[in-house]
Amino acid sequence: MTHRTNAIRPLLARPVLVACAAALVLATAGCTKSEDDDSGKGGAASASSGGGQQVATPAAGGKTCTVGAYGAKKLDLKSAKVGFSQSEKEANPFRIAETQSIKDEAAKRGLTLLTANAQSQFSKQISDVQDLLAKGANLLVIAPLNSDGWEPVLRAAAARKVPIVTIDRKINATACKDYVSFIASDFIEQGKRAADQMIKATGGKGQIAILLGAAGNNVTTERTKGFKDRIAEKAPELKVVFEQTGDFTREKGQQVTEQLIQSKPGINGLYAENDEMGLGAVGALKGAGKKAGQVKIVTVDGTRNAVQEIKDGWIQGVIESNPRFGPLAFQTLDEFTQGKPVAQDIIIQDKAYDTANAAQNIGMAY
Ligand code: GZL
Repeated sequence: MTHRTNAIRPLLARPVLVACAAALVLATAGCTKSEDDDSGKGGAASASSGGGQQVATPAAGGKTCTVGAYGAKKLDLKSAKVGFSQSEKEANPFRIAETQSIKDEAAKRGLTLLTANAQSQFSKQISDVQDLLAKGANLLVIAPLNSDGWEPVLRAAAARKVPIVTIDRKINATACKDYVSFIASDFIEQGKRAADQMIKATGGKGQIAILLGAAGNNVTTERTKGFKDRIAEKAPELKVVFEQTGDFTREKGQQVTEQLIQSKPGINGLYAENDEMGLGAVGALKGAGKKAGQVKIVTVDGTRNAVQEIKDGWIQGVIESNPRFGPLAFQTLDEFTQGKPVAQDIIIQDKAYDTANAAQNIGMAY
């Protein structure tokens, strides 16, 4: 469960954009050029700006963290070396937009950024982070693939007093001890909003399928829980008769939907826990000779390809999962390295697309 916290700090309450916590570690690495470990290219991170307004929701009652509480020291952000560990291969627009947002903000602030991409392999993400530490990263920003299995990294980072900031998915560890900050969407809320769109599209009746996300992370668990709870609460005549993972990929989403169409021909709705699987489902339906809209599809992410399918009638609704963490993350670092208390969690705001606004708002999709 992603916790809503009060991001209001004594000195820095902000009405709209509230940045929360990240913490730096105080190693003594010098300032070097940005290196992109994964692509082998050197040179500065991209200077282009990512899209989307960074709006965060401070939540009541949240806890804060300080460099002192964490066991770190103040730091001039400009002299830091920031390591970013991306989890999945950048074939998925969500990951492309997420990485670009981090790179753009680092470039905008003239910071040194090291990046690595685990290509959707958890063991590689662990070794990627070890490499970033070995290269002297003062701060680690991690987009985790899985929620568990981070102990080796937590130990290695703690040994160097390198705090960890997680974005997007949560790791099962202790805030302001194992990591300082967690910045993400409210995934339960995403599931509820998807259910509302599914109820509207189906009239609250019929048989629906769920293409589950990859196993082992809070996003899949929470998007499923939010959706099912809402359906049970608002549309008891809408029955979930099929659920299977599509691993958050388009290929698997298409394969599973092809099986689904054979085994459950009476399906009138499909909830895909990310756009890539939803687009795979569209491919399967087209291949089976179905008509646009015959099966009502609702997905989560907010990619341009999915919003285009709303315009084309194949998808009825897309709930955004905002990947643009860069401005929030680095603004937080800036405040934190000055020694200010920051919140341990932040919820980033998500938009939503449907048949009424897709044509007008597709430019905001990523
Ligand atoms: C959500 C993120 C998910 C995206 C998928 O924040 O973890 O992982 O919804 C991606 O597209 O695979």
